[in-house]
Amino acid sequence: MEISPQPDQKFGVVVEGFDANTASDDDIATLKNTVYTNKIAVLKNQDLDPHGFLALGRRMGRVEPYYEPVYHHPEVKEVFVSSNVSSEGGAQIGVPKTGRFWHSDYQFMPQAFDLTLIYPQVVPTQNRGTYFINMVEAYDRLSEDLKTAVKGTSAVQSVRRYFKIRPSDVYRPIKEILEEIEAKTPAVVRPTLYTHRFSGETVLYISEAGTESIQDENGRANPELLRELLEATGQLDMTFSNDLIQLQTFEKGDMLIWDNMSLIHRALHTATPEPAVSYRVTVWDD
Ligand code: 7UC
Ligand code: FE
Repeated sequence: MEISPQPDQKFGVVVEGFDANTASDDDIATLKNTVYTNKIAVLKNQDLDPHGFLALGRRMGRVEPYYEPVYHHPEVKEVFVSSNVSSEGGAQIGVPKTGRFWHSDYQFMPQAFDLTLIYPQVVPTQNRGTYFINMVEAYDRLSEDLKTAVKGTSAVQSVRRYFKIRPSDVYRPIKEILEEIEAKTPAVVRPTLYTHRFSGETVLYISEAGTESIQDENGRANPELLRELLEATGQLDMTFSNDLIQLQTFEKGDMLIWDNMSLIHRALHTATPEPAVSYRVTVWDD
């Protein structure tokens, strides 16, 4: 296994020679360490079926299937499928245009994932990739005024605005769907800043899609502070040229593993009619 910095990128490493079938426990530990240090690892030349992909996920930690079954791979429910392709009979497998907004995976749940593994299956030639922002770096770069303002606040995280209407929701009253979202995934209130449990770094844990509001000790919302933080961390930059934003592209055979507790991400989906399919496994490292 050979690990080197990603060329022409702000952060992340490239891993050559990693074989999931023969990797030792030491290799897995080294890989996880690398991810917590460098935030993202691109494993080259991977060749795994969905079962093998799940098996690798299980070696990294506790795998959790996505809470909405519409995303599940038909044979391996722990594999989340992002796909714009319909099968011959017209049936949709997985969900199209997932994560096209700044977020962290399961940010709206009581416990967000530690690690996300993405294994692209069908890679279009144009406009495909994922934007990332390292929220450790983003916090470091805040003005002293903003650092002071954010101290002691809480962030309200919710999936409410980005929950995807499922095929089975057609003709349901929106009120019923909203009530279902509230019952299944009530908003979670967490400190806006936290100490990463593996790296010890301070993370500013907010995202444009996931964070509904920021509140002070008395529960009073501060929309202006949230807007300023989103602005300062590059999340309102629709040209994606902010210095904090990294566009991660990939080719067939690549597998991305990232530190979901320090990075936020936003998928870039191809606008062409080209097919695109990606598999994902998410884990808690405990
Ligand atoms: O379809 C999607 O974009 C899924 C998104 C709302 N959640 C992904 C996650 O893991 O939090
Ligand atoms: Fe995501």
